[in-house]
Amino acid sequence: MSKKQQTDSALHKNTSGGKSTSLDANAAEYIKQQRLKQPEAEILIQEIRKGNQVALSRAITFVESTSSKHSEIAQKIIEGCLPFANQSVRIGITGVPGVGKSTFIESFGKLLLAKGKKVAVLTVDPSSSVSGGSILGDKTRMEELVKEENAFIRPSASGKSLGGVARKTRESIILCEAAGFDVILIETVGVGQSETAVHSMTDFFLLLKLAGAGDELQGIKRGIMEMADVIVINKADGENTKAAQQAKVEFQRALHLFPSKESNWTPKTATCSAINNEGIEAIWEIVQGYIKLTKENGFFEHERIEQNKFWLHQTIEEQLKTDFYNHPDIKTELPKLLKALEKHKTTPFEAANKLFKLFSKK
Ligand SMILES: Nc1nc2c(ncn2[C@@H]2O[C@H](COP(=O)(O)OP(=O)(O)OP(=O)(O)O)[C@@H](O)[C@H]2O)c(=O)[nH]1
Ligand SMILES: [Mg+2]
Repeated sequence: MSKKQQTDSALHKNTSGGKSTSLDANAAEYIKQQRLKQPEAEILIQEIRKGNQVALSRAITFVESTSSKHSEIAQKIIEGCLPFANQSVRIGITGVPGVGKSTFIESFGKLLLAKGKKVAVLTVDPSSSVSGGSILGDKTRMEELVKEENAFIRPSASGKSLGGVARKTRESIILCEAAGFDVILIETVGVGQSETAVHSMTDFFLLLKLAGAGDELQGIKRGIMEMADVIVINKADGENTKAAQQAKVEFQRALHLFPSKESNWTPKTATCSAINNEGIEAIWEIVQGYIKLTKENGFFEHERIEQNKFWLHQTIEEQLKTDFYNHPDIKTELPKLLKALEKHKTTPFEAANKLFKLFSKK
């Protein structure tokens, strides 16, 4: 650097108190980072509010990032967006692989766009890896929706824990709502606990089924059927039409056996052909009927508050667990206690007690 430049910088410093070459390099870097950070969140909030999808995508990338620097920015963005959130209908869509979830969303989404809605599609799929998995497939299956200006499709965050993936999706809902999306569709694969997670972040739960998959009526998926606000038999076309109608009647009968819902809503059944765009409008009418009823009887608002409470507890539990297992004393003591357990020198409760004492010592 020339002498003249140095003088200029010094002068600049003296007059404005701004950046100077004489400042310690670390401090300068810190300031730069702060400056970069502040506007970044603010600019993104402004752009999201305008419905800018590039900004929305970028903000979701911050939400999904595991870096603590990014999380800080993400929290700022979420806080900034929160006052503009909540104005949407959140619909969870589930069903076994191949039932036609993506095809249904393409068809349903297009119908909503035709009605002047803005539609965001998010997914909760803890099994999806960074490399893609079902994500790429989904984007190609929703190839028309993806091109639409008023549609936004964002594949699942990747991550090992369902809790983590679900939290990110929940935060993305807030950002999508602030961007003006008024229907949020959340697809999840019919595996494990992901339906429960999606159920606890949506207003309406749609279960897609196929005719002839009768074994599911009796057993393992009972819990999911119980969560459903509508059961839709998809692929009601061609030779399958009659069987689909029959399945609809059977499901309707089965639904009567479940206890009535806190929402006062009687779960409905329907058939559709997602691929032929048949029966889709009737499903939107069912959703609207549900929204009307639950907004009138107060359940809609009540349930969103309950969901927020649930997620507060979930977040605390996740954080406590992470802190616990990352605690240096736990890291050294836990393996020793596990060994002691093998040799019957301690009990699970005694060992857990010891660990908790260590954890809460600090
Ligand atoms: N006949 C018929 N086929 C359909 C219908 N809907 C979807 N399909 C077909 O079923 C297959 C699976 O559809 P997807 O929409 O990919 O199903 P999905 O539930 O999203 O599947 P995963 O993402 O793998 O869980 C595709 O070959 C679709 O073309 C329908 O209404 N009728
Ligand atoms: Mg799919």
